[in-house]
Amino acid sequence: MSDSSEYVPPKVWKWENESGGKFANINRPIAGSTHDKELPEGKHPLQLYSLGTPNGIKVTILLEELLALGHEGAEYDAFIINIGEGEQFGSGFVEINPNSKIPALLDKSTDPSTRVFESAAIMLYLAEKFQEFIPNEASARAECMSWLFWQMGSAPYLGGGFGHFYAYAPEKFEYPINRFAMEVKRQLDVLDKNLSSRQYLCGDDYNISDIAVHSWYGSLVLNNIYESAEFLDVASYENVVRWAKEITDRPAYKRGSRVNRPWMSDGIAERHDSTDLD
Ligand SMILES: N[C@@H](CCC(=O)N[C@@H](CS)C(=O)NCC(=O)O)C(=O)O
Repeated sequence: MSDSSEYVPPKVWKWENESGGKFANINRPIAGSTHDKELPEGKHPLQLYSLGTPNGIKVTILLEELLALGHEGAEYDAFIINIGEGEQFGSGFVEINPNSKIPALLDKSTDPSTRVFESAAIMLYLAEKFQEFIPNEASARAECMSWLFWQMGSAPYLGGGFGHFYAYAPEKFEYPINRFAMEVKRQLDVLDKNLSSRQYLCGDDYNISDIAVHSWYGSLVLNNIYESAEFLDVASYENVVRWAKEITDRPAYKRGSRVNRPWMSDGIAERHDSTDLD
């Protein structure tokens, strides 16, 4: 890679060199499958193909919350998709997510089966299917959608921007780290101000927007991603820390956040039965 002070972009970008850094081996500028591979299927109505990243655990936490409320239809098989090995480019996975990113869900209880990709779409699909963790009243629902889509729009600045340049890039570049640290701190302040007068993001009730936002920003302030708690002074966002800890204490959070996480001491690679987490 050339020094940033010398780099002059060519007229037409070409895919020539690996950019370096973590995950460089899986980045490619084309879509579609790279190899034939059918997806395994388990016995439950819902088949989840995922990995325990912040985007992945949103879904397993919601499923465990639904099961905790007694919704048997939320029983699921969670298969692991190892994105570091390029399994997201297998033909079976690409059929249910043409965007080749985890998480992806197949609902076999419908005829034909329903595929859903994009974590917020999956959460919304499940919340509507079971009529839980989503308000019915129009303005409360709009508030929930606003925070849910706030997360989807904001987290790429945290993960793809700040996290990439602070934790994964092959060298520390001051310009992008400053640019994205500034934006992430602004986002934390947005959350902190909102949570100064509310227990949860939308008020008194915990809903899918809390699960989605917590998986990124809760993890950030609890220093579970990027080891940047000191650098970003996350302790100063006291309301976010209070909210994050409260959610982390929920039994369903504790269960769901262990799924598809073989690298954690109490994590499990796959989940096919509720006893897998007992
Ligand atoms: N907007 C997507 C983002 C999903 C995403 O970026 N997933 C990452 C893991 S957290 C992934 O599968 N990366 C594999 C790749 O980029 O090839 C969502 O929320 O579902």
